[in-house]
Amino acid sequence: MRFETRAIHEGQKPDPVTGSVITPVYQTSTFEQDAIGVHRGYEYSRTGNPTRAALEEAVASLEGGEYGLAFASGQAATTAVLSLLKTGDHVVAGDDLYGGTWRLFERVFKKWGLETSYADVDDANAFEKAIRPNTKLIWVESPTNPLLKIVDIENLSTVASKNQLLLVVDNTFASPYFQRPLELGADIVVHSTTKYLGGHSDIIGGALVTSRKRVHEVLKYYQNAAGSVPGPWDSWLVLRGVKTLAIRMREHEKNATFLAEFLEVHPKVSKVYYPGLPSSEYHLLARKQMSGFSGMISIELAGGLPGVERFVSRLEVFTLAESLGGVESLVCHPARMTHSSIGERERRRRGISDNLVRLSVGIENKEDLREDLERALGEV
Ligand code: P1T
Repeated sequence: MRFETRAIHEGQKPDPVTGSVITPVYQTSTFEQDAIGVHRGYEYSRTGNPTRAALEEAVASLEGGEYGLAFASGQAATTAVLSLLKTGDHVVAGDDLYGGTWRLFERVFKKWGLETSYADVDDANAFEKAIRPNTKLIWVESPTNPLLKIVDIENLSTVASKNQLLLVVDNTFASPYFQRPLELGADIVVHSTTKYLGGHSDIIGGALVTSRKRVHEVLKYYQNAAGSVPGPWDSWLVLRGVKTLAIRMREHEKNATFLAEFLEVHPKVSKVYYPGLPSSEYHLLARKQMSGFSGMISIELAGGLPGVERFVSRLEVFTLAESLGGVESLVCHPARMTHSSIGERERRRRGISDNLVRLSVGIENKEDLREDLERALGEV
């Protein structure tokens, strides 16, 4: 079956007990056992819950993977991946990534003896050069947060397999509708389901998908042992979001393309980062490994920080907030919001300037969005 059909039906057969067409919210912490150690597939909701299981199956199917696991947040999913490693291991991560992921590597796992170095995602050889004898894993986002760089996943998978490393791709910005990293050779896909998969900015969640049985077993063991699972109600909300993923992503992309073209020629905008623009240095690679360019745009404004402050304060349809991927448009200032945990010097080195503004383009009417940006840019 094709993507749109699987999004609605995979893992979501009518409830076998009542015939309920929609997977019920199994709001229970525990399950009756018929005799000691004899149960009907579920025993305790940290270990497994039917609503969460439906979500896990659906997300795995959309990513083209064998196994899915849902977590309480994207960060919890990331932590689960890092639980595959041990003290003294080394990770090579792409140098443009969510500030919270950087914070996890640097402020949490470093003190447990996990080393991370950062490779320039624009340099095809940088990852290979960064590999050490103790390297176990390569971690990238594509498109990256916040500069929307595209990383050649197929290329990296060759580097990873040659060196017997796991390649982990955070696919949050693309969603499986536009990109399926496992098909390009990645070993594990990470999602913040808070974003496009949930799609309505009403939950925090995460997911992992892999086709590697042994890796899945270790991750599943960790999921139960550590317990960072989403509740049934949040799982259900993501599951409902997933059903409309395809049509939402098409609209996000349509609106983003329209706005990127408008912004590209606006005199108050000095740079537009959007891989869908033919002028983007990432356009050809994006065309090769993605089937669309998603709904995230970053821009640099001509007016410096005061200009940025005036811009965000004048917007009426775009809401100033962290996060992305919901139906409503959001605007964010990475330097002081999502990426503030990365120190100023390191931020500058990575190209995250104080002029940088990130837009999560929603699915409102595109003319209302353009007028909103035009009005606010007039104040920069
Ligand atoms: O917020 P959480 O569900 O824990 O997901 C973390 C996360 C993981 N990966 C990527 C690529 C992300 O962008 C995020 C969260 N990002 C934001 C909140 C943001 O505004 O960028």
